[in-house]
Amino acid sequence: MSLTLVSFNICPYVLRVIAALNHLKIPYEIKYIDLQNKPDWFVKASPLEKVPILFVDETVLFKSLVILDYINTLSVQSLLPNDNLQRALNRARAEFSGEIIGTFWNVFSAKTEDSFKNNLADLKWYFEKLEGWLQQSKFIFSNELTLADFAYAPIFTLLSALKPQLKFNLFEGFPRLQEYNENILSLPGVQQSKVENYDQLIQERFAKGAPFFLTL
Ligand SMILES: N[C@@H](CCC(=O)N[C@@H](CS)C(=O)NCC(=O)O)C(=O)O
Repeated sequence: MSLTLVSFNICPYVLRVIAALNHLKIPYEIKYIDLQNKPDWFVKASPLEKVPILFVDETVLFKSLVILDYINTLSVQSLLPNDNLQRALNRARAEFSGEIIGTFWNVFSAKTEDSFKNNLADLKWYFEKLEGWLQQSKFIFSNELTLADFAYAPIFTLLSALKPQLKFNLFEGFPRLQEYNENILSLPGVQQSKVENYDQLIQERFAKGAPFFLTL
């Protein structure tokens, strides 16, 4: 069976999948596309015309969290709890990260100061929730690393790329989240999930708008 992941170099949803594939040591190929100029084969293959998609031989899987669930089944070392309810809860926490990724992106792409401040307030609201969960356990779901943690990993990868430019500490007041950020970034699979010039690409991407986060 062959696995080919279709990616865009800075897409956070793709990074989730690459980090989990790396962590589980599952062999795969990767194909990068330009989302500004989507190739025909991609438009035909991807139902939402979004990355990531994963070709499993001829079959196309889409939606990063569904892809994570599938690749977890390919490993003997499952990253999900056995109990059905706990597994559903794990998925719920993974889904929660999608809202944070969206808000995170909005903070750093804000075109007005008001929108920047409103999105930042939303982000802190999410951080409060995470801080609460992380007071109960080392990782986002339990004291062991689970699949849900890979859903969160791109938030920290993205933030670490922007860190040299940030004039404030986003984790101030969130000590458990700061610790979690360090634990996730120390995972080799997460470190190897980004393309070589990822930090530079991210810095360029967010320097284009009105980067309020540089001036605070
Ligand atoms: N919920 C989707 C989100 C995927 C997504 O938004 N991908 C973006 C890139 S980061 C995309 O392909 N956008 C292309 C477009 O909207 O045309 C997932 O988890 O896979």
